[in-house]
Amino acid sequence: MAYAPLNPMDLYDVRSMLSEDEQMVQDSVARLVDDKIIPVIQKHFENHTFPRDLVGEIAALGLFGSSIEGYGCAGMNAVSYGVICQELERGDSGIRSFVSVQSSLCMYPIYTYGSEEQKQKYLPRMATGELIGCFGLTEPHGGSDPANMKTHAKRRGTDWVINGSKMWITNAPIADLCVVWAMTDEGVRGFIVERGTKGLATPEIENKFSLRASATGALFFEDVVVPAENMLPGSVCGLKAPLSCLTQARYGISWGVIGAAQACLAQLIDYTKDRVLFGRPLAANQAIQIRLAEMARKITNAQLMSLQLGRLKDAGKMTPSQVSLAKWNNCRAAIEVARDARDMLGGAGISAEYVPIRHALNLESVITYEGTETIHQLTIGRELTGVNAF
Ligand code: TGC
Ligand code: FAD
Repeated sequence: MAYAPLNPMDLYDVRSMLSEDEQMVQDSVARLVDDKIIPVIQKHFENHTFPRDLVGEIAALGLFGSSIEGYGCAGMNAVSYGVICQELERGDSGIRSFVSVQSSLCMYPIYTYGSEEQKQKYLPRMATGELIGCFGLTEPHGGSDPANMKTHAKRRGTDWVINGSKMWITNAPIADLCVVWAMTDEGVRGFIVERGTKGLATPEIENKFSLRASATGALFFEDVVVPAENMLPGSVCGLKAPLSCLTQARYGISWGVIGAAQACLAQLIDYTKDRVLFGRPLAANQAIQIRLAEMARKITNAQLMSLQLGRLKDAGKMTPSQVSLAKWNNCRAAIEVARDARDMLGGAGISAEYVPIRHALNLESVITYEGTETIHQLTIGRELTGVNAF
């Protein structure tokens, strides 16, 4: 019996395990990526600019706050959010980052910990992309240990006064509002700080070699007065609230990086078939085929892990440790694929004509943010042993 050829990007036909709705979401985002993002992204990466004119197109597909029910959001399931991230990151990690931050790190905390007034005020306008958000947790003295937070909010009458700084904040330079975490006398709490509030500065971090199509900045708070109604009332004193947002974003990243790896492998397969060295196509060498097979193995593992994670999430059973395992495994897999693809392109691998160098550079950020690889390894170690080694 002859078997139909497999899709090199999906050797286990993971797509067939998606529902019809999930496949439709994947197809519509894939079209956006192919038609609108891929043609312009390299220029934005080179120029270190965020493609702001894409925001409306992303919003039109319902990709902001896609998992939220109501408030103008699409109310899709977790697996759909996953395929959205995968397709966007096939284009560029910076675009997936933009959507992750808007959805998982800004709309999610407002939806989960915000008052009804806050939800009504911000979520519908964030869903349309009219308002852009950022999430300020990391501080300059050490992002892995957010419990050691120096930024503080003190009560003054019914207001809060925030002082401190945040570092490495995606979207900070372009955000209309910041979801900021600050230490209070009762513990860490979340606040919504709007652009234009006196004492808030959001300078861009220039000269990045990674995520150059994403706007990254710092947040400085100098006696920033925030009215009581801008405190997230459900963010009950502690790190649980911000860490729960990270769980949402890390879940999406586990899917997203698969797209970056697929983009590298797809281009590499074509290249190794076309390039002739020592009288035969590069693809005819065993060493090359083994390296391509390794890439397909890593991608397939990552796909299966994220899909199962998504099904657990949709069933309400996903745990933070499971997310750590997928974030660690899939980022490691993707960065290895991108670096190896860069190498197999030879000198062309450093050219902007090919995608692996851009994905590899981006993935240096992705493997670091949302918990470094070490943080996720130690989370699994703690899960296995019950011993906290942080
Ligand atoms: P601990 O203080 O013991 O725990 C506090 C409470 O939080 C609970 N918890 C979680 N809940 C939900 N999701 C998680 N991932 C959670 N992790 C912990 C925990 O159960 C506890 O609850 P309770 O009821 O007992 O109070 O904190 P920990 O020891 O668990 O955490 C330590 C550690 C190192 C894992 C944590 O601090 C950590 O994750 N550090 C890394 C920080 C990080 O990832 N920062 C990311 C900043 S945002 C970002 O990078 C955005 S990039 C976006 C983009 O562009 O895409
Ligand atoms: P550190 O915490 O100083 O870590 C330095 C090194 O020490 C790492 O290798 C780490 O793994 C290791 N390490 C730490 N603890 C241990 C330990 N116990 N044992 C062994 N090794 C350890 N943050 C936000 O809040 N919002 C954002 O939107 C955001 N966007 C980002 C965008 C980009 C492009 C980047 C690069 C970062 C972003 N971050 C954001 C910050 C990111 O979350 C942090 O960079 C990350 O959490 C690591 O913190 P750090 O950079 O301070 O490194």
